[in-house]
Amino acid sequence: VLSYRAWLQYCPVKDEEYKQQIEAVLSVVTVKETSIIIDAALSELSLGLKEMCAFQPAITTQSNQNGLHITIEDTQGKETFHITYDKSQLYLSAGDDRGVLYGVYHLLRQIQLKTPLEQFGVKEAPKNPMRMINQWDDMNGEVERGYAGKSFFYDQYQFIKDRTRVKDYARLLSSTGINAISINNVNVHENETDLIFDRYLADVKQTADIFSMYGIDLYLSINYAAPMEKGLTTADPLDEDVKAFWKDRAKVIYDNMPHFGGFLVKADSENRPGPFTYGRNHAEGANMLAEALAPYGGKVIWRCFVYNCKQDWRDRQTDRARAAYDHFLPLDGEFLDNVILQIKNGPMDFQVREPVSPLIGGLEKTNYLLEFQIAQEYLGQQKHLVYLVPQWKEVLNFDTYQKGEDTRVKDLVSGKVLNQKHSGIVSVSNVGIDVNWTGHLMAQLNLYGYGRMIWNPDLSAEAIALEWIKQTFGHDEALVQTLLNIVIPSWETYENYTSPLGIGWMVNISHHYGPNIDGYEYDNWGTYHFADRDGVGVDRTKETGSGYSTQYHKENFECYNDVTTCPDELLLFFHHVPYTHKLHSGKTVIQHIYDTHFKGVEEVEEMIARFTTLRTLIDDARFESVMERLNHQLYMAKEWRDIVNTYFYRKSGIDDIHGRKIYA
Ligand code: BDP
Repeated sequence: VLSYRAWLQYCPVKDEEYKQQIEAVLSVVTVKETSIIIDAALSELSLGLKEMCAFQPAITTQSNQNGLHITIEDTQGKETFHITYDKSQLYLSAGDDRGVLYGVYHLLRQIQLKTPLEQFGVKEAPKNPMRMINQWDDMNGEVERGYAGKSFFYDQYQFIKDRTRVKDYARLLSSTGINAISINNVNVHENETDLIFDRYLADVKQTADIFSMYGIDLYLSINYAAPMEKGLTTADPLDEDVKAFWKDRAKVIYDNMPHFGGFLVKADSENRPGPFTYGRNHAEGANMLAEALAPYGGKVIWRCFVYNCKQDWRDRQTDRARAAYDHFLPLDGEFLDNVILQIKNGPMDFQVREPVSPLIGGLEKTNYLLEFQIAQEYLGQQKHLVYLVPQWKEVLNFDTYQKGEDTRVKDLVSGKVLNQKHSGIVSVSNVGIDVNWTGHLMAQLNLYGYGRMIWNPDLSAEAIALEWIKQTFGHDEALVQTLLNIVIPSWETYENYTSPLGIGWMVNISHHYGPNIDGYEYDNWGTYHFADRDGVGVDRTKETGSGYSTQYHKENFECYNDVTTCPDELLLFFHHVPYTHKLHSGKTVIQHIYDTHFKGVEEVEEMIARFTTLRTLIDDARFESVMERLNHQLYMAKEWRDIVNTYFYRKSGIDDIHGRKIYA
C-alpha cells in the first residue's frame, strides 16, 4: 500500500538514461567493514535499487571495478558521511557505521528526488548529537494522545509478535536520522514496570536489537516508585535498599542488552510519583538513577514538565508557566553528567503558540534535550492538516541572549554553545497502527520533517516539505507546487481559527479536541485566559503579574514585559489588555479576533479548493483519505470560528467593524 510506504516509496525510475547512470555507479558496491548496521544499510540499498532501477548491486570486499566505494574513516566524526562523485566512481566515506547508513539513505533519497549524479556530492554531520523519539504507547495497546490507531508495539500486555511494523518504523526513522527512541509511555502504569523485569526483558531486547540495526538506541520509561511495586516500602532516592534495587536492575538490563540507552523519567508531574514525596529534590532523584546506570554508560533522561496540577491561580507565584524554571534552574550544575533534562519547547504544554521555555537559555551547567510534540494533541489531533516544522523552526531560531546576541536555541540544544556532554532534541511521536502510520496522511510530513530538521536545523521548512512531497507523491510540477502551497501556511491557518494571540487552551477538557473557551477556565490545571467584559489575557509581567517575564534575559524580558513592545502573537500570553487595545498591526484585539477567525475558515476553504485540483494526480485511496479529513477540518474550523467569535462578542459587546454575522 502506498500510504504505508510513506516517504520510502522507491517508485520505478522512468527516465531510462538516469537509470543507466545510476546502474553504472551502483551495480557494484565495495565495502570492507561489516556490522549489523552496515548490513541493514546494504539491504536497504539493494531494496531501493531493485524497486527503483530494477537491479541489485553486487556487494564485494575487494574490487577495482567502477561503482560505489564505502569506507569508514573514524577521524571524520561520529555519524558523519562524505559522498564524492568522480567519473563513474562514487565514494561514501563515513565516520562510523551509522554514517554509512545515513549516507546510503542520502543516496536513495537523491535517486527518489531525481538529483543528477554530479550533484550527489555532499558532506554531512548531524547538528544535534541526540535525535530522539518518545513513544507514548501503553502496554494495554492504547497510545496516549495517539491519533493514528492503537499501538504497534503492544497489545493486551504483550509485545505484538509480528515485528514487521517495528522494523519498518525503524527504517522510516533512521532514514531521517533519528538515533534514539523510548518505547513506552512516560506515564508508566501498573504492570509496566515489568518491562525491566524477566517478564518482558526478552521482548525488550528483541525490540532493542531491531532498532540497533538502524542505529537507534532504545530507552525505557520507568515509574519512579517502581521499587514499591516490587515490595519495598519506599522509593526514597537516598534509601540504601532503593539504591540497591536500581543497581540490581541496571545490572540485569545491561547483562541482557549492552546497547541499552537508559531511562526516561516523568517524576512529580501530573500525579506521577517522584522525589518530592521524600523531601528530596530532582537532582537527588535523578542522580541516584544515574549512579546505577553509569557503570554501563547508561543515561537518565529526566523531564522538566513539573508543575502542581491541583493548584488554582491564587497568587502570582502559582503561575504554571513559571514552574519548570522555578524547579530546575536552582539545580543547575547539580546533576551528574549522565543525566539529561528534557524540556518542553514552551512553558505550558505544546500549544499552538507559546514563548520559548526560559530554561533554555537559563541553564548553564546541565545537559538537556529540547522536547517537541509531533503528535498534534492541541493542533487538531491529526484530523487537521498542520505542518509543524515552521513552528519548530521559530523555536530553534529564537535568540535567548544567554551569551549575548545571537545565542539561539538551535545552537544551545546542539551543544555548540555550552559544550554539554549530551544534548539534542526529542519529540513525542505521532504514529499508530493505522495503515498510513499517522492517521492523516499529511501528518507523515511532520514525522519526516522532524527528523530532517533536527539533523540540520538550517534546512528551510519549504525545502523539507519539497523533499517529502516528491518522495511521497512524485514530481508533477503542479502537484508539488499545490501541495507546498497547502502545507506552508497551515500552522498559521490553524492558529487563525483557534485560540488567539498566544493565549492557548480553549479546548475541551481532558481529550483536548475542539473549542471550549471556558473548558479549563475555572478548573485547577493552571491554564486561564481571564476574559471578562473589559478584556482578556494573562498578566505575566514583573510589576503587576506573575513575574514569569523575569525568567528571560534582559532583552527578552524587556520586550515581553512591556505591553508596547510585546509581539502581537504573544500579547495575551504576557498581558491582560482591554478588547480595544491596539496591536502593532493597527487592529484592536477584538477586531483581530474576529478577522483571524473569519480568515482561518476561508483559508481552509482555499486548502480544499487547491487540493481538489489534484484529483487526477493522486491515487484515489490517498486522495479520498486526505479529502475526507480536509472536509472535517472545515467543519471544525467553522465551529471554532463561531464559538470564539460569539464568546468574545458577548463578553465585549463590541461589533465587528465589517458587520459580518457573528452568531452560529
Ligand atoms: C500533556 C498530555 C498528557 C501527557 C503530558 C506529559 O496531555 O497526556 O502525559 O503532557 O507530557 O500534553 O507528560
